[in-house]
Amino acid sequence: MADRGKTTSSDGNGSHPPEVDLDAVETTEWLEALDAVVSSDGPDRARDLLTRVLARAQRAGTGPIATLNTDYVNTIPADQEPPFPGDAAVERRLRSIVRWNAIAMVVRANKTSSELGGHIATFQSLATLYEIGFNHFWHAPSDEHGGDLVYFQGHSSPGNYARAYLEGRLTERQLDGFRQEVDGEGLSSYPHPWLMPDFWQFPTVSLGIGPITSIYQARFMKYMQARGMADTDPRKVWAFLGDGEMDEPESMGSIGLAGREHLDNLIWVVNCNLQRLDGPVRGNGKIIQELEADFRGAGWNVIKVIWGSRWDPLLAADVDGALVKVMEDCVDGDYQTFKSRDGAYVREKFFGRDPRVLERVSHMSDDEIWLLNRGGHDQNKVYAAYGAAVEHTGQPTVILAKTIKGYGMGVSGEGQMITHQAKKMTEAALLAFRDRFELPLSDEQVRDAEYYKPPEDSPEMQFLRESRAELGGSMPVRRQRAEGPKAPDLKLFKSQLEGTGEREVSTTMAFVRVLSALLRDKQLGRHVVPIVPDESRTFGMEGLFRQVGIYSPVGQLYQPQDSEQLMFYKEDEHGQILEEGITEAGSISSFVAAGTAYSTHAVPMVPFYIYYSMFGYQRVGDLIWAAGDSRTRGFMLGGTAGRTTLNGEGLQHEDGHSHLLFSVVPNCRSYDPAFGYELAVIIQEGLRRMLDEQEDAFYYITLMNENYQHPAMPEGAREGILRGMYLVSEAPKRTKKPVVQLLGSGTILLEVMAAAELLAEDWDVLADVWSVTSFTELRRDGIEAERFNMLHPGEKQREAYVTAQLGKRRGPVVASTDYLRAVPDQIRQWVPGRYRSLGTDGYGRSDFRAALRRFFEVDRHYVVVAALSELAAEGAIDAKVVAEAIAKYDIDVEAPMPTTV
Ligand SMILES: Cc1ncc(C[n+]2csc(CCOP(=O)(O)OP(=O)(O)O)c2C)c(N)n1
Ligand SMILES: [Mg+2]
Repeated sequence: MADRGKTTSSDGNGSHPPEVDLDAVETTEWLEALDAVVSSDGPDRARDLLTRVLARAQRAGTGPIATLNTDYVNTIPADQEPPFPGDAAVERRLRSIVRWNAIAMVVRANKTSSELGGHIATFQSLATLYEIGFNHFWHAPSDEHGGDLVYFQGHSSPGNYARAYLEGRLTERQLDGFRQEVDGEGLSSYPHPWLMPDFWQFPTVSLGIGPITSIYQARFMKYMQARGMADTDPRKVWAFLGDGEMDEPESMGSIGLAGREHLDNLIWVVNCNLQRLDGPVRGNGKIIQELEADFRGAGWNVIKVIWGSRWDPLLAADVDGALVKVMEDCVDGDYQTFKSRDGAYVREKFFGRDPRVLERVSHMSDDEIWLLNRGGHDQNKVYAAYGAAVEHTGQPTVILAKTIKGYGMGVSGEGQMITHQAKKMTEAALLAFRDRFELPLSDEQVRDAEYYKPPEDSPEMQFLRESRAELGGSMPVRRQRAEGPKAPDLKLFKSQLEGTGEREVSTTMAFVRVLSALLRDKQLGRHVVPIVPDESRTFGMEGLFRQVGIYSPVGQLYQPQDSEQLMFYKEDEHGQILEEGITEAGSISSFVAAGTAYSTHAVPMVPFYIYYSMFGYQRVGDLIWAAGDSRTRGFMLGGTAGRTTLNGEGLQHEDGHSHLLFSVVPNCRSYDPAFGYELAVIIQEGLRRMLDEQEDAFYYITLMNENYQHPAMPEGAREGILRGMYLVSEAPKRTKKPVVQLLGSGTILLEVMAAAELLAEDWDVLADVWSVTSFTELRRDGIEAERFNMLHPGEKQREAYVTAQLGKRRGPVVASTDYLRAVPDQIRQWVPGRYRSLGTDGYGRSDFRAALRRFFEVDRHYVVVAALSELAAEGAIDAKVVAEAIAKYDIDVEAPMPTTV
C-alpha cells in the first residue's frame, strides 16, 4: 500500500527516517557516500545505485521500502528551473487585468440580484496556471500546428471570457450577457459547445467528465496518428481539474489506461486549492501527497508545484530538514486556515511548530511572511513545470499545483470556507484587490466594477497579441465542420433490403453485416470506429478482430491462443477496433473523442459504439448528456435490448427503459427497429446527415438477439421508417368486420403480427399492423405540430404524423413493445380514438421468452385481448367475447401486477 498522503512517517516505511538512530556514525557515512555519488556522477547514477541497494535489501527480507511519495516540496529543484522568458512584470500586469475583468463580470451580473450566479474564487486560484499556458504553451489550430486541446475547469469560465475580451473576441456587451443565454447573444454559464459552438470545445462542468474524456481524447489522438488518419504527434491534451473533483470515480477510474498506454500527449493540471464547495478536500490529510502516490502508482510522471520562489531561500537553508518536517506535519485544513489569516498567525502556527524553524524567519516581518507564496501562483514555478511536462516522454504528466481558493478576494473569500459560491465582493475587498494587483482604476470605477482594457499600444496588449500570434491565434476555438467521405448509397446494404428469406437472424447480426459493409467501403471504411466494452462475442462481432484488428499501441507481443483460427484475437498497432475492456464510461469517452474528430482533427470519423443496452444511459447517462453537448456525431447501439428479448439474464440486465432515458437527450434520435432493412435505412440516413449535411447527428438504436425471418423492404417505406411508423400489413379496405390498429416495435412487432393472425382466425377481427421504429421521434413531431398550431391560430393547422397515419384508419389502437408503457404512451395525445398500451413495467427476471412475455402481458394473446377489450368499449363487439378470449388463452386474471413482484 502506498504511503498515501501520510503526514508523518516514523515507522521507517515512508520517505522519512525513523525517530531513533541506532548508529549515527554509520548513518552519516552512508549519507555522505550518497552525496559523493551525486556530486561526482550525478543524480541518475545515484538513483541507479539506490535501486540496486533497495532490490538487495528487499531480497534480504526488509519488506517493501520504497514509497510512491516524495517530500512535501516541489519536484523541480529551484536550481533546475529554466529562466523565465520575456518580461515577468508585463505578464503579471496582464494577468492582474484578466483577474479583474473576470471578477467584474460576475459582480456585475449579480449587482441587482444573485439569480444568475457565477463563480469568482476558482478562477482566482487558477489565473497563473491558465495565463502561463496561454502566453507560452498552448497552440491554437493553424497551418503549422493542429492545435492543443485544453479542457478548462468548468466554473472558471469567467477567466476565459475575461481573456477573450482583452483579445478582442468578446465585447463588453457580451460580458454583460454572462449567463443570459436565451437570446443567443450572451455567454454560456460554463463550457458548452451546444451553446457556443465556435468557442467551447469540451463540456467539463459536471465534475469527472473532463478528466475521463480528456484521457480518452489523448488516447484517440494516438489512435488517429497510428492509423494515419491525422498528424497528431506534436499536439497535447491539457486538462485542468479541481482537487475536489478528483473524488469522482470518473476522474481517477481511467488513470491506469493513461499510464499503461504511455499517453505522453496528456497533461493534467490539478488545481490543488485544497477546497471544494463545502470545505477542505482533505482537511485531515494532504491531497497533493495522496494524489502523488495514486498517479505515480498508475505510471504517471508527477510534478508537484507546492511552494513559490519566495520559499527558495528558506528551503535552501533547511539542511536538517526541520522546515520540510513542519511542512509535512501540517495538514490541508491548517494550510487553508493560514491563508485566511495573516503573517503573524502563520509565524506562530506554522513556523512556531519548531523553534529552529521559527528562528530562521526571525529576520522577516509579518508582511514578508505573508508574502511567502504558493507554487501555483508563481509564474516561474508554473513555467518550469509546464516546460518539463511538455518535454516529458513515455508517460502522461500530472502537475499538482498548490494554490489558494479565492486568491486576492481578501475578506470576501480568500481561503474561506464560503469562498466557492461567493459571487459578490464588498467594496472594501474590491478596493483592496485593486491595490494589491496595482490596477489603474479609480475608486469609482472599482465601485462600478467597470471592465478595464489597457490601450492597444500598451506593453500588456502588445505582449498579448504577439504571444498568441506566435502560438497560432486565440483559443479556445471550435471547428464546426470538416470535409471527408460522403455517405454511401442505400444500395450498399442490399442484403438487408432484400430480406433473409427462410433464414432466421437477429437485428444484431443485421447490424454486424451493415458495419462490415461500411468497413469495406473504399471511401468511408477507414473513417469507421467500432467501439466495444468487452462484448464483441456477445454480439457476434469477433470476425472483425481479424478483419480490421484491435488497436494496441504496441501491437501484439504474444502469440494469441487462437492464432491458428481464421478469426483470431488480433491486436495491432494499426488496428481499427477500440476494444475498451469493461468500462462503459471509458467507451463512451472514446465515442465522444471519435464523434468529435470532425471538430478536433478536421477529419470526420464515425463511431459505432455497441454495448449492452442496460449498461448505457442507466450507467453513464451524464457522459451521454456530455456527448450531446459536445455535438458528437455517431451511433450508439444498445445491444441485447428489451425486457423479455434478452431473457435469461434477469433483473440487472434486462432493459425496458433505455428508450425513455434517451428520449430526454434533445439532439439524439432513437430507434427500435424490428427488421434489417429498417436498420439499414436508419443508419444510411444518419450517415447522410453526419457526412453530407454536416449535421451534428447522434443516434441511439436498439438491437436484439432474437432470431427470426426478415422480410424485404416494402415499397415506399423509407419515409415512415425514419419518421417513426409505417404499415407492414393491411386489412382489406371496404370490410364490414371490426378493424383494429396494432402497433409494435422491435421484436415485439412479431408478437403483434401473430396477434393480427389470431384476431382474424379466432375472432373474425381484422387489423392493420404498424411497425413503430421510434415513438420518440413521433412524439417530437407531434409536439412540433401542436406548438405550431397554438402559435398560428389563423393559419392552416398542421397534423401530427401519428394522426395523419392513423386518422384515415378504422378502429381502436393497441401498442405493444418490450419497453415500459411510458414509451408507447409518448404519442397518446395524437392517437385518434381509443389507445391501449402494453409494456414491460417492472423489474426484469430470467425465464423463457414466452413466459416473460406472458408475465409482462405483452405477448400475442394479450395483444388480442387488449384489442377485443377496446372494441368492446367502443361497442363494436360484445364484452362476452373478451371473456371468451381470456378463457381461450388461459390468461390468469388474478396474476399480480408485474411492478409489484
Ligand atoms: C458531478 C458534479 N457534482 C457536483 C457539482 C457541483 N460543484 C460544482 S463545483 C464544486 C466544487 C468543486 O471543487 P473543486 O473540484 O476542488 O474545484 P475548485 O473550484 O476548488 O477549483 C461542486 C461540488 C458539479 N458541478 N458536478
Ligand atoms: Mg478545489
